[in-house]
Amino acid sequence: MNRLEGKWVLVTGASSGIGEGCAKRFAASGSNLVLVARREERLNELKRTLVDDHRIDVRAYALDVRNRGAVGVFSKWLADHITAPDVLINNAGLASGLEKFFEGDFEDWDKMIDTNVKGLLNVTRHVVPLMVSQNRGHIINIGSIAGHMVYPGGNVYNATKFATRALNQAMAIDLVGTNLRVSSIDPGAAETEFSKVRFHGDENKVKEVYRGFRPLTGDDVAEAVHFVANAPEHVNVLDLVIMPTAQRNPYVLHREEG
Ligand code: NDP
Ligand code: 8X3
Repeated sequence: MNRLEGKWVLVTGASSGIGEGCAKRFAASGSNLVLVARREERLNELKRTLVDDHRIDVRAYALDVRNRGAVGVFSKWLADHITAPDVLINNAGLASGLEKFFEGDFEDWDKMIDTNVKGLLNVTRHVVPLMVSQNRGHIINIGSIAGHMVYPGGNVYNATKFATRALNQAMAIDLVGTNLRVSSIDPGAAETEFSKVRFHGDENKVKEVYRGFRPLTGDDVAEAVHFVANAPEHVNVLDLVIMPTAQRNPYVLHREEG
């Protein structure tokens, strides 16, 4: 059963990877979309494709989620143009670097904390009141297995994803008594632009991450997001962990050699 046709779905980080996968998956169900990221041209290109293929309403909005003032302006635009989203997918995020914490780069740390934690909070704080005023909606946070178990060099990225998991639980508790649902989707290794960003464009390091096994794709994760969003209104998945079959946790990953 498709419960998402005609609903408004807001996706942050829609210009690539999991966010782009979500945009395509929800478009295929006939949802209308608000696509957010910094790279406006990519959003516009995705918008053109989705409108042509599915005849849905798609709005592209260039936004850096770290800029709290700009997120405030965006939420006013949202209120004026679509009232409130039915589904908010808090996906924009990144890892930057994989150094030991005592050798870590302060700029990398700021990027991760400002985007994955403060950016997610900026969007949620500005957008969720619109949903509460309608007493409906679903917040879906993209966490990670990095929010369940720390791994070498993951330090600050791990901390941001532990924070995301805590915030997911906090949002669920603070919204008790409303009809709003709150869910976290926590993926393992997914081949997107994630590693290119983490390793600052070093293609050899990127290749090594995905060597010898079949990782998730952005579309695989999007399918899980869609499943959770499409559940009946009395059903809420609080946390869904999804990994490649070859992976069992951040350490246990089977690679075929050769
Ligand atoms: P990608 O790099 O492919 O996509 C990241 C998206 O986030 C892009 O659309 C990027 O758009 C957007 N983004 C980054 N910074 C900002 C910002 N300041 N403001 C607005 N948008 C921003 O990676 P993934 O798709 O893999 O990552 C999506 C989420 O999934 C992240 O939260 C990541 O932590 C999480 N995740 C990823 C896993 C993986 O293995 N790939 C596993 C577990 C979780 P733009 O640059 O145009 O702004
Ligand atoms: C992304 C997956 O294992 O690189 O969150 O942290 S991992």
